[in-house]
Amino acid sequence: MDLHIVGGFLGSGKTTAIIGGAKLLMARGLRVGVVTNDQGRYLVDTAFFRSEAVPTVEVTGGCFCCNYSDLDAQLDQLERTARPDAIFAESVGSCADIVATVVRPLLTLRRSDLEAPTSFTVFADARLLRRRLLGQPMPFSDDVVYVFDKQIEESGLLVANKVDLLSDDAVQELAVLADERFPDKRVRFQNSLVAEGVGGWLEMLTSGEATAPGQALDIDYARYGAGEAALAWLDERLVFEVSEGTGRSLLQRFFLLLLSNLRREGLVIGHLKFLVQSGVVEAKVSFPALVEEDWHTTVPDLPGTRVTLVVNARVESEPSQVRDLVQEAATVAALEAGATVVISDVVAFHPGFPKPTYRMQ
Ligand SMILES: Nc1nc2c(ncn2[C@@H]2O[C@H](COP(=O)(O)OP(=O)(O)O)[C@@H](O)[C@H]2O)c(=O)[nH]1
Ligand SMILES: [Mg+2]
Repeated sequence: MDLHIVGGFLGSGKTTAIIGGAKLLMARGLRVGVVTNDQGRYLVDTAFFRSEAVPTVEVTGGCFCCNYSDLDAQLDQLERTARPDAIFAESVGSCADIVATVVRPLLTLRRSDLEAPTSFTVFADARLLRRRLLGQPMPFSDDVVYVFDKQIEESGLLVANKVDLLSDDAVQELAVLADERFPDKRVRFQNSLVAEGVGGWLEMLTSGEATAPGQALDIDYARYGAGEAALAWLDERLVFEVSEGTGRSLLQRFFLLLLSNLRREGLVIGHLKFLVQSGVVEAKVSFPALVEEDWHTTVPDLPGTRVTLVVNARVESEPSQVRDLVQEAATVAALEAGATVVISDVVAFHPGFPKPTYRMQ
């Protein structure tokens, strides 16, 4: 059995690539499982994988490294229940130092018939990576950028993802910069929205070209912890009662208001993820740090009179501020449409200081 560990910053495209990879493997008749991971408890990613019929277990309430025994137990459970030929484990996007705290402990301690991690990939949004390598200003504060940098530093295989959002010239320029800066890494330029992009990545994972570096990262936990603590997590559920046929426009208005509220307060998104449900319709709507302009099209038609949103918001901010801005946008959008909204299951917090169960050099 293969175990592919996938890390990289919030919104870089890990889930998208894993779904693509899982579908390709399943089309070949192989069984696939996924382990999701987050500091929160109601995970949009988990629901999304399950809606794509991929057996999924989760490690919640903290990163893999701080919940190593839970990761171990979830891997066991997945092996028992799904008998997968391959497992993808997606680590939470604010996590770094995965080689020392996850890969090496798995290599050393894992006792079942699970093989050692087959591969370790770090994803980065190609536009953010390009900005960073050109020395241009990043949207996040220095401590958050430190986490982004450390994730990249510890990669053996780095996927510069979303290259479809850069011009050909910009991709060429990024390739030259990456070659200069990371002569020892494999850097792959990928569009994970197309099968050939994900297919090429999968090829590297299964052919042994993406094994984890043998060496642990040199990392300052005080700065890493400060980077994580600068981010706010908000998980909650919104239920809108709407008139038939108005769900889609109400949600589009809600998203527009929320983005403008965040902009007004000068806040930077790590990743906003929403699981939208209405009747039989279920979809994920997602806003990474650099929001695409065509996001309106990702909101599906929503028949019915009850629209549920599971919110996973990760923003550089205070948790209560994100909570208030979501509430403001939801209330205004509902009021304008003559609808109502009920907010429940609210959890808002900063991630705790990273305290890995194991750290192996
Ligand atoms: N244009 C483009 N968008 C992508 C690509 N990969 C992922 N995305 C989008 O980026 C957003 C975040 O993706 P997701 O897989 O949830 O990121 P994660 O937080 O790293 O798991 C979603 O809106 C995806 O549709 C890509 O290669 N190109
Ligand atoms: Mg994800």
